[in-house]
Amino acid sequence: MDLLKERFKAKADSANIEIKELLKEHGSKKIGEVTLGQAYQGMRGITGLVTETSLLDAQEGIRFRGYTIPELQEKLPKAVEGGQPLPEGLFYLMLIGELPTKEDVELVTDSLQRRSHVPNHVFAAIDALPMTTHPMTMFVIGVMALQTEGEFSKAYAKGMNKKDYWSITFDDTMDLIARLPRVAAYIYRRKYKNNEHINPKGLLDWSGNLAHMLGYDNEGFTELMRLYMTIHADHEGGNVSAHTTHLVGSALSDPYLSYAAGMNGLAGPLHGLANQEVIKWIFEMQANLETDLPAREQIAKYVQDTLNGGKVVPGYGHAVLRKTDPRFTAQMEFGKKYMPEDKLCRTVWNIYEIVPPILQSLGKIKNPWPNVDAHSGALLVHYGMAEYEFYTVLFAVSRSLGVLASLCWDRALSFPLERPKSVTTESVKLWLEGKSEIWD
Ligand code: CMX
Repeated sequence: MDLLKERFKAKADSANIEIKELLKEHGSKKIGEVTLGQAYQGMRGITGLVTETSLLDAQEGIRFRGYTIPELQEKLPKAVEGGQPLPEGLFYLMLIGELPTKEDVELVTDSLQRRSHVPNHVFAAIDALPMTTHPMTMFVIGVMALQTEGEFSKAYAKGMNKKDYWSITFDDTMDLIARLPRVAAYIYRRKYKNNEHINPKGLLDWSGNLAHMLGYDNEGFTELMRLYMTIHADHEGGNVSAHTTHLVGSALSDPYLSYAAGMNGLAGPLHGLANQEVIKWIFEMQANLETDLPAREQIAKYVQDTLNGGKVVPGYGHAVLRKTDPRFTAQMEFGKKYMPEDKLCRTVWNIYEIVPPILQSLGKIKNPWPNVDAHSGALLVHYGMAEYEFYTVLFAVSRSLGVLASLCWDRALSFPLERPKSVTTESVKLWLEGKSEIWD
C-alpha cells in the first residue's frame, strides 16, 4: 500500500472509533429544528451533513481543517520561495488532516504524476462534440469517458467486500485527480487554440503541468494556477457541487460518476459558472460604455440597469457568507502585487466599491459582498486567457481536490445512502389544518 494511502487508513481507523463513541454518547442530541420556510426555500441554515475537509464561517470565510487562506499561504509548502502554496499540499491537509511537509507534498505530486495517463478514447469522445459545445459539457463528457478506467464499479460487480470500498475509492480518486489537468487542457486547446495540443511534462507539479499544457508557460500564470487551484478546492459540504458529489456517491456510484454529477451542478450560473458570467458582464459593460476603464458613476448606472433587467449582479452574494469572501481578497492581493495597473483588475476593484451599497439598498439581499467568482476572470485575462466560457473548467479541476477527498472520507466512515424526507404542499395544508400528523 502506498504511504499516503496507509496514512489515510490510519487516520480513518481512529476517526471511526472516535465517531462511534461520539454517536453512542450524543447521537440523540438535537442540532437544530427545521421550519416550513426552510423546506420551501433551499434548506438554508439546516445542519444535516458531515464534511470533514473544510468548514465555512459566515463572517470569517472558509477554513480548511482549521486553517484560513492566509494561514495556508504562509504554512503550505511552495514551488517558489515566497510564492503561492502547492494545491497538492492542501489536498494532503484535507485528506490526512495534518499540515504537510515538503516531502509529504512530493508524495502527492509523485503519485499524481504516475497516475496521469489519459486514454485516447477520452479525447475521441470530446472530439465527437461540436466545437460550439460549452467547455463544461465537454469536460463532464470527458470525465464520463474516463469512467472506463475506474476500478470501483468493476470491483463492485465482482462482489467486493464493503470493507474494501474506501481503498478502491481512494485509488480511483487519485487517478481521477491526476488525469483532470490533461482533460481540461485538451478542451482548451481544441476549442480555442486550433486543436494544437501540448504534451504533458511529467516532472512538473500538478498546477505547473496544467499551466504548461494550457500553453501558458510563464511564472506568473503558473503561480496564479497554484493559488487558483488552492482557493477553489473546497467550501464545506452544502454547496451544490460538493453536496451533489456526496449525494451521488452515497448510492455507491463510483468517484467518476459522483464527481461528474457534482460538476454538472458547478456548471450552473448561480454556482461555478458565475466566474464566466462576471467577465462576460464586465466585457459587455466596457463595450456598452466604449471604455476599458469605466468611471464609478458609469458602473453604478450599469449595475442599476442589470438589476432593472431582472438579472443578478454576477460574483456578488452568497448563500452562507455574510462578508467579503477571503477567496476574493486573496485574488485581489495577487492582482495588487503582480498587475496593479491592469485596467480590468482596477475595474473589478472599482466594482467592489460600488456594488455592495447598491445591493444593500435593495433591502432583500442577505450578503452584498463579492464571492470568489467576482475576481478570478480578471487575473486570467491579464495573462491572455480571455476565453471566459472555459473558466468554470478551471474551477472544476480545483474542486476535484475537495469533493474527492471528502468522498474518500465518506467511504472510510461508511456513510450510508443519503435520503432526506420530502413533503407535498397538499400534505402541508392537511397538516396545518390539523387533519394529519407530522410526517415520520
Ligand atoms: N444580484 C442581484 N440580486 C441578488 C444577488 C445579486 N448578486 N444576490 C442575491 N440577490 C437576490 C436574490 O435573487 C433574491 O431575490 P428574490 O427574493 O427576488 O428571489 C434575494 O436577493 C435574496 O437572496 P439571498 O437570500 O441574499 O441569496 P441566496 O442565498 O438566495 O442566493 C446566490 C445566493 C449566490 C445564488 C445569489 O447571491 C446570487 O445569485 N449571486 C449572483 C451569482 C453568483 O455570484 N454566484 C456565485 C456564488 C459563489 C459560487 O458558488 O461559486
